[in-house]
Amino acid sequence: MVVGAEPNYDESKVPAYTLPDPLVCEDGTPVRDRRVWEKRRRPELLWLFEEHVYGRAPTAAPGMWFEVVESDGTALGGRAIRRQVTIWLRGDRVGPRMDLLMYLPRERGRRVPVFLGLNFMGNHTVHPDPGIRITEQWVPADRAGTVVSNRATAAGRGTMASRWPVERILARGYGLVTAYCGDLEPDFPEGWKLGVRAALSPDGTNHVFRLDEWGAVAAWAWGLSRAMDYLEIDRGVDAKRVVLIGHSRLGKAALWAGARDRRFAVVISNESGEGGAALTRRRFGERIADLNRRFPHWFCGRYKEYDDREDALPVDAHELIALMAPRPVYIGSASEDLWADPRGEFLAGLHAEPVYRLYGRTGLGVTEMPAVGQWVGRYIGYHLRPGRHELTAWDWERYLDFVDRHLGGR
Ligand code: GTR
Repeated sequence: MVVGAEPNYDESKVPAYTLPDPLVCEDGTPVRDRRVWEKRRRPELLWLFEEHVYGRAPTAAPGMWFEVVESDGTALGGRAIRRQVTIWLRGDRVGPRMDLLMYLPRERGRRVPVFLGLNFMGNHTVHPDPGIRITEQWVPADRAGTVVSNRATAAGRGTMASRWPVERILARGYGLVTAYCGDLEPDFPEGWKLGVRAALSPDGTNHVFRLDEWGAVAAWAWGLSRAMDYLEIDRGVDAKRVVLIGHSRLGKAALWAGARDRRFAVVISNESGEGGAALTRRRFGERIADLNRRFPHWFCGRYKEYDDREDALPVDAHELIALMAPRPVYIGSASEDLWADPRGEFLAGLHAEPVYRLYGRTGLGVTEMPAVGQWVGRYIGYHLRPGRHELTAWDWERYLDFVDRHLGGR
């Protein structure tokens, strides 16, 4: 592929390809049962994804300090508990921090299941609620002009609310927990200097990159696990029922977090595309070379060796999905979001199915991709929403129903 070449959107031009087999170890040993999968193949796949795609992140924080900055039982007109919790990620109170925004339904004496997802522009963009604290981190400029010199302002309140139907989530009996991805790493090539990668590295901003160095996606995923560390001690949350959700680049992060950290009960990828749920070997829409060119900071150094060499990558997206097994996972696509390759996302779910079968579980339960506006799936959910690249109320309804089926809802 010539760098910057036109993406392929023609199904007839998808080349023939052979996917790596999730049920064959690198030394050729077949995986016939859960034991071999869990003891050998699963760790091996995690290692391959670290080494070649996302890079190697620390397993834990060097120290953590949870500061409950606010807990208000009368938020949203008395319907919700709003909590804002700062997680100091180095144990001191000067180092990197992640600010959690939580809304929990007001239900006495019951721990609630929650959705956990990172947001793109700051917690205050998720809902117009004036009580939400505004991030002081670097934020990207927005079209509405609410960001001044990469600083968020109050004008940004609620600007991303369509992606976060808070009232609807609460009405269905779930809480919502979110944090700004830029608390972990602001999303630009030099952003690592302002995030956890520099702060947790012994040589700080003089850092020398290794080929398996964690990228921004891994830093975001790591932060999701730190949020989980806090949720395990929050008295309002049922930590056994935490559902990860992420849209697009943050869907890639949700998948990687869910693969690494089995405390997450359900994982939802909304249009995560290349480097997420889409099979890379199809070379449909966005490709590895596009990611590496436009977002050189997202993946590890070695990932750059796979520009236009998709077949050489030792893993593919179906194996990322398989790493969720036996937990429920949902892949949402949108019909006009060809850049993210909806069919490639469906096929990743389909080819993850053999691993679910080791646990006696049905994945998608179908072999044909559903029509636009339809959804399928048992332990692997999939839908093709009509429309563009977005996270919408329609997507949320599918996710809420799927999670109800698996986690029992109220
Ligand atoms: C695009 C990128 C995609 C996806 C998307 C997003 O520009 O090519 O991989 O991550 O951004 O995050 O909205």
